[in-house]
Amino acid sequence: MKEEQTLILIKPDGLQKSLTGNILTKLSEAKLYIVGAKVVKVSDKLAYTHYKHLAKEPFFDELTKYIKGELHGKKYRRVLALVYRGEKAIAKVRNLAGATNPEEAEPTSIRGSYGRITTEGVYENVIHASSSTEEAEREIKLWFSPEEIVENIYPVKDKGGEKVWETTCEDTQKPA
Ligand code: IDP
Ligand code: MG
Repeated sequence: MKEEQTLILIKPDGLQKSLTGNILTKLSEAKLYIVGAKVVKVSDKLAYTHYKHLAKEPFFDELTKYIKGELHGKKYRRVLALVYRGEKAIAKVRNLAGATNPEEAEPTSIRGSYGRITTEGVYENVIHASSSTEEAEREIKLWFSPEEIVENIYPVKDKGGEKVWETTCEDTQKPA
């Protein structure tokens, strides 16, 4: 069966709650393998582009503050970004992550175990996981350069001696 890859982010609340080890242990149940990992300080542009499908939602401002780490103190103004690969990687990781709303997530899932809804109404659900092959491709290309991934997962091209993705998603600016 064809292998696929998925983007996982351990969000600032996951880092602040010291859950990195627990989350990686839970993810190891999927028996996938890791092809990329880095700590990222999330810029405005990266936050808006990552969540562009939610730009019209009333919680969008809080959501972008959340992923940038502005709700969890200076030491946690970052995320841990991971790319896992393997058969059915997307569904397996979504399953281990649990439902978006931590109150509705299966209690033993990552979000069910560790997530909460803040009084401002943000779903602090400790982890992001791509939800489709299209989304995974868009997100992995947004968060990682080809040099940062240890396998050839998408076609690349040469741009002035540098390897770049052959096709990329468009930039998104902060909505007006
Ligand atoms: P997903 O993370 O499960 O794929 P999305 O709908 O893509 O869910 O939403 C992205 C993130 O936005 C969620 O993980 C959560 O943190 C936040 N979010 C989504 N829906 C709501 C909502 O109705 N209220 C508050 N926060 C939400
Ligand atoms: Mg999503």
